[in-house]
Amino acid sequence: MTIRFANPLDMQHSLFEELSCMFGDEVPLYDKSLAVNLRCNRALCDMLGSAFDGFSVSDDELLSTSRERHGAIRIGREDEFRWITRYFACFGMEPHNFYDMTSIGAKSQPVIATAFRSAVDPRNRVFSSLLRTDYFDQETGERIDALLSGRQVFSDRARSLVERFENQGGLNDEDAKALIEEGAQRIFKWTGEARDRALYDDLCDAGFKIAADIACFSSHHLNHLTPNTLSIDLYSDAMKWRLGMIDREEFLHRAESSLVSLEHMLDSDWLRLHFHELTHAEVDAFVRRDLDADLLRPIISSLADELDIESLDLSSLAHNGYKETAEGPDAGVQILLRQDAYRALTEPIRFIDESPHFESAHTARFGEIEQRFYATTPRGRALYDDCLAEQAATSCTVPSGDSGGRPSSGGNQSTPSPFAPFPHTLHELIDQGLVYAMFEPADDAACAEQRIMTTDVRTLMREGLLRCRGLRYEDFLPISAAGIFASNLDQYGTDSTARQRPTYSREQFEGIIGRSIIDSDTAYQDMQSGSLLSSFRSLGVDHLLDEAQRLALEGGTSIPSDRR
Ligand code: OOG
Ligand code: NI
Repeated sequence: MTIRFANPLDMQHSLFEELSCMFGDEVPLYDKSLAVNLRCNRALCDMLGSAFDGFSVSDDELLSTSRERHGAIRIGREDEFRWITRYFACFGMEPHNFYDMTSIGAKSQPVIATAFRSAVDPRNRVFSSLLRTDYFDQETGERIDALLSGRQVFSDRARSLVERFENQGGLNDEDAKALIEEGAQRIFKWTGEARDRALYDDLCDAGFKIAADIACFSSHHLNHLTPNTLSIDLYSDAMKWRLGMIDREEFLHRAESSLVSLEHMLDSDWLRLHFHELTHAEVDAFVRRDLDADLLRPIISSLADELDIESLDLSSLAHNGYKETAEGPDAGVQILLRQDAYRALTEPIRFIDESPHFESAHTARFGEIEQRFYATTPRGRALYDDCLAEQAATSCTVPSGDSGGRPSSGGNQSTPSPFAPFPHTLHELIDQGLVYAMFEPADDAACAEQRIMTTDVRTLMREGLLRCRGLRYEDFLPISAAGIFASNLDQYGTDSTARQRPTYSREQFEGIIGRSIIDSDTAYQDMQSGSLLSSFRSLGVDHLLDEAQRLALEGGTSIPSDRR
């Protein structure tokens, strides 16, 4: 008899639906932020419908676009991290990238991390950190280890289900459901139950609130679950308004300026980036129309009306405001990702190892949002890092004078944005070798009249024989993550208190988790090269590649004309 196994990708989507429901029950502000996001995305799609004649998104499609998300967990022990790795493997999720959060300067935290996602369908991700107790002085490290050693986050049932998956190569529907339930009801669930108040207080006082958040609780509680937005500026201003940080007039004003800026950058590539299921032919069929502020105003005011309802009066819920500035590049720079968040909520906890239980409060779970753009090549990433350094240098000298959370960089005429070196269109980004793309031959290229005699990508694109679609960034950024950690823990990074500052490596981490970590840069490069090679084959020009070029493409390195 053959057993029918549940499809791991279906299991993954069910797991994240359940996690989202769980988180929504636990954190009403999260649930309401989803409603705000959905309304903002609807308004944006209405704008796109006006800007591109023929473009429309049904409510169902919009729901599924808005269903993309990433979560974050922080883990204490190495064996716990191995269980987590094996757990996510049952859902087709593999570790991507090594993030060393201990070595990012002043924002350093005592954790190393990776992100679990599937390679092919990355819509659900979990940024997963592992606490390093050797980052601390010996006594503190031992106190943390001792407290951690007594807990069991994975129940016996969860362990045996994971083992069954590994032995059988899959799980039947009933077991799959049980494994999902273990995740949503136990492994990732917030309990509010803490232990060892003395250690908790000592860690918080020493600037290691993150260690307290990991060691003193009994699960790998999800600390945020971040939906994706089509316009982070629109969403963030909507949240600031409904949280009571700005008024309706100010929201209308900001929304108009965000949408006017977006109008200037809306092109077919923007559509392909944000709606990856659209084909080239579909996008080509849309007719672009210019929109002025008069056309945008009704869209914005009906959005405002939809947000201006009692159930979205977020100021009636306890909250700690919204982050001051978004992480990532400036608006208009379409690389990597931009993230923002409402700040961590102050939530009741009780120390259950005291009698009677000691009631207290903990501030760790927050409400992030993100918008994703193109994946950078190493050259693009190096430029981004330079821009970030420039931004950090200028923000030390420019007083922020912030009123309700406008990004202080960009938008100011007198100081050029630190991100100014980045071009604004996909074609320029590709041309300068800053981002990755997927190539395909134009529909009519194979039967083109003239014989094609080149493999030069720029020429082929100029002649309209090769089409491209920018590859979206599906991973994380340590500095952005650190900014998120810092603002939400209300503590900037903290230096190691170990006698000798330890160092960490990907190989070491791979040894701990017992499997290799996928390097996403290599994966993006392979995708680009594979798409080029198959395009050259369809165009009948692959014989023009010399041996070195062919090997480069087969081995997944940069594009043949990129020899500067
Ligand atoms: C993880 C922070 C990293 C992101 O979006 O960069 C992250 C954490 O706070 O545990 O989620
Ligand atoms: Ni996050």
